[in-house]
Amino acid sequence: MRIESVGDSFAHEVHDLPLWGSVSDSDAADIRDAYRQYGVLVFRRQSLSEKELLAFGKMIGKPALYAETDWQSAFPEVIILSNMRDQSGDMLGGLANKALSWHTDQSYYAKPVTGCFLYGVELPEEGGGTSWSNLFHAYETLPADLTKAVDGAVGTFSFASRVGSNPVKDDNHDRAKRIAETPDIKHPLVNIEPGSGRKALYIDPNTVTGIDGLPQDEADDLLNRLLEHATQPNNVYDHNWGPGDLVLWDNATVLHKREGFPNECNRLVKRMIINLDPTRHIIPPVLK
Ligand SMILES: O=C(O)CCC(=O)C(=O)O
Repeated sequence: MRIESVGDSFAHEVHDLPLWGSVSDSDAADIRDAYRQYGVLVFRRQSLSEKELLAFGKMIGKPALYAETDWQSAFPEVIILSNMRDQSGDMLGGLANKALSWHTDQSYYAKPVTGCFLYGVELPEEGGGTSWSNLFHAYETLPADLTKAVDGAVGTFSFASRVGSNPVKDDNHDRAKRIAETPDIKHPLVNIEPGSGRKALYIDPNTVTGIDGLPQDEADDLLNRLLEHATQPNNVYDHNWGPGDLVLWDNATVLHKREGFPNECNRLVKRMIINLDPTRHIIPPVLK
């Protein structure tokens, strides 16, 4: 097994490790270390059943269930994201073919599940790429005035705002129920990794609606400047999907976005969320 950076980006690729075979304890430990270190890990052209995907997930952390039970696949921990329909015309999974702007998953929860796997099965010829930006590097390279402004800042994270900013057509998801179950909460805008003391920005456009103690226009301006800084091209990894690609990311330390794609093209990816070890990974704390 070799772990090398992908091009010049922060993302790293694990080479020469068939995940359908048995993964040794020492390889699994190296993968967990690299995942924590880099935030995005890529495995190309794997050939995995859901059972194998789930078994690998259990080597990385504790797979969790999604709120979106209507997107579940054969194993409840695995969900499907797709624009494809079954023979009755029902969507096979969630999110259809739409573009998704920069975001991070679950930030609107008091206890976000931060690990995420995406496994490509059927990919469009055009569009549908996914990109990630590194929030450790973003924090470390902030200009001094932004560091001063964001250190100690507390953001309001709102699921209702996120959903409102991104209305979904062709989606079988019960959003009204989810909004009612998910009140606004607060997290720090900078988190500290346990064990290393590394700091990462924690921002989520369309979900962070305000910053404690700042007038709305100043909060909006600060959030826009942080996003612009974090998503500069030299801090972004763009993944061109091939069938069998598996990408792992840590939602506490990277942002991600997805390109849209033509609805005539099929795309089907499988997704899992993983509880990561809280003694080694940032789990964004909830604040009063
Ligand atoms: O489908 C993708 O590539 C990414 C989906 C995504 O952004 C998400 O599930 O949060």
